[in-house]
Formats: sequence, structure tokens, C-alpha cells
Amino acid sequence: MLKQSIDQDKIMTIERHIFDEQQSHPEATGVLTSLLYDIALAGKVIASQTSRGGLAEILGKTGTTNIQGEEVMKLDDLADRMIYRLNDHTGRLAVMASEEREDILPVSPGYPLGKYVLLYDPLDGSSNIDYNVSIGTIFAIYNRKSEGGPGTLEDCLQKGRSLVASGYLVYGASTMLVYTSGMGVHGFTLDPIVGEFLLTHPYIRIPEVPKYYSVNQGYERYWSEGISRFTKYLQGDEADLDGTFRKGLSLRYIGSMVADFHRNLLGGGVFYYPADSKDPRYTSGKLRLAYESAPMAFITEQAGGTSSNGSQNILDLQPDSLHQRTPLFIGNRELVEKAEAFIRKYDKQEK
Ligand code: P6P
Repeated sequence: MLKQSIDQDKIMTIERHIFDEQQSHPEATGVLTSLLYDIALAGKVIASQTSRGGLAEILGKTGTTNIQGEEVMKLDDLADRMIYRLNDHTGRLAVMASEEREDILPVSPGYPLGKYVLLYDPLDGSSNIDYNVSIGTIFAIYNRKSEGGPGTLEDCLQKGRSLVASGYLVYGASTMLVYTSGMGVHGFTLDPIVGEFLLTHPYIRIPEVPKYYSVNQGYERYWSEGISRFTKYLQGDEADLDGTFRKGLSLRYIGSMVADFHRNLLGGGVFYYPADSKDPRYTSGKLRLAYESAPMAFITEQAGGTSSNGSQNILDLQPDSLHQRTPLFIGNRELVEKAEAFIRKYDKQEK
């Protein structure tokens, strides 16, 4: 990983880092800087709850299900409400949308409107909450396209190429916030003593040499031939399309995309959740385009990797609906492009 040396004498908080980045944009008004602060604050509050787990008596389920038909965990609900409430009155946003809510989330009446659009998955991987497995928050920030008045659904359905900033928080052994605003990918670690996110991973670059592949191999029987052969190729058991074999990679899959993504971003590798036929809900893949795949694709591209739905770059996909799912291959450029090659060779014939 090309890591700029951290000046050991300089303690860089996320606020200072975002502010410094803003200086590179003379036209910047500081609103995006403030919006990113607000998201970092929401992350601190969510982290304070996830780190207490059972002690906060918020483990377990609420007894309700969300738009995805998934059981809403108490922490999902808390994270969702926290992000909304920290952002609905600031005058920075025209509209929001959440994985937990069916429709777009207008700014509350009486509050000022702003020029940005915030999409978020408040707590991805939440089914892992009760097992103390790392989970995460994902966010995507766009400029509003609509002219004046409350933001619209179209404001929330933009291609990833239009992202202004995106990032995630991963609540694990430590809490980290990783974001990009188009000037590299930077990681901050929360110091729980002082309550500050401090710069620990400046200019993250995904390693050229991959270590891991991340996929739920339990679903192999539901995959296409191309995906199966690609997976065997990653294991070193299937020849590349030119007849050569690669050294097998290690399988690492925790069932929490933010955690799997973060490990591969730092350690090198590829995460994929292909379309599969095990569940009619997932024939177009399981992960959502607008607030999971696209923001992570922006980060990946800024870190030197790439992403695909199997044939197109995720950032080039036009969302048709808020909770639209997509097959996702993301991480090391060479491996994502290899997945596309296997799919072209073995699956297009099936069409
Ligand atoms: P499976 C969590 O529910 C999630 O949306 C992602 O975070 C994770 O990568 C995936 O689903 C896991 O799905 O089908 O492998 O359990």
C-alpha cells in the first residue's frame, strides 16, 4: 500500500483534514465540510452504542421488518434515526434516502434546504450485531439536480460517477471512518478517550498483489458457470483464459460487506456478491446500487481498484429505483476485470 508516512508529530483530526481538503477547492463554501463533520458525529454516537452491545440492552430485534423484508435490529433503528436527526435541520441537504426507509426522506418542514443529497445504509451487516461481528455505515453524497424546493427521487437516483463524496464507518476492534471526496481515500481511527477521529491511513491504495477473495461459497450451486470457474481460478484450481494458473488466494468472508470490503481495501483482494438463483429477491444480486455499491465503487476507484456488475463499471450504472440491487465485483482491478472475462467467455453463451 503506497502509504504516505504519517508525520508522527502532526495529529490530524478528521475535521482538520476535511477543512484542509476544502482549501483545495476555492469555490467551496464549507457546506460539504460541515456535512462530513455531521456524518462523523453520527458515527461517534453509533460507535458508542455498538461498542456497548448487550450492555446497552439494545441487542436483538425490534420485531419489525424494513423495506427489504429484513428484520430490523434495534441498532439499525437507532443508527437510522441518528443519521436522519443529525442532518434533517442543518440546511445542508435537499433530501435524504435510507436503506431502512421505503421512500425518500424529505427535510422536515420549516427547516432550510441545502444543495446536497445524502444516501445512506445506516448499519450494513446488522444481522451480525448479536455475534459481535464488525458492522458498518455507508454514505453517499451528491449535488442536488432539481432546481429549488424539496429534493426529489431523481436527486437520489444519480450515477455513481456524479458522487461528490462517499465513505463508510466500520465498527470493529476499533471504529474507523474511511472517505473520499475525489482527492484520494483517507482513513481515520476513533480515539474513544478524546472522542476524535484521527488520521491513521492517509492516501489508501489497494495493494497491487491481492491476498483475499470474499464470496459466500455456500451458494456456489446457484452461480453461473463463469462465476464458478472464476472462483476456482482464484483458488488456483482453474486455468486463466490464457491457460496459466495463479497462486491461490485465501478465502475471507465475514458476511458483513463493510468489514469484508475494508479488509480487502487495506490487504488487497476482491469481494463479490454475484446474481444467484437461490433467492428470487437476489436474482440481480443482493447488494443495493445507490447506497452500498456505488459509494464503495467511488472509494475503490480512488484507491486504484475498480468495480463491476459483471459487465459494466458500477459507477456508470443509472439507478432506476432507490433500493435496486446489483451484482457486485469490487476491489483489485486485475481480479475484477478477470471476473468480467470469465463471465464473457462462459456465461454470455448461456444468454
Ligand atoms: P449472505 C448483510 O446483510 C449484507 O447485506 C452484506 O453486508 C453482506 O456482504 C451480505 O449481506 C451477506 O449476505 O447472503 O452471504 O449472508
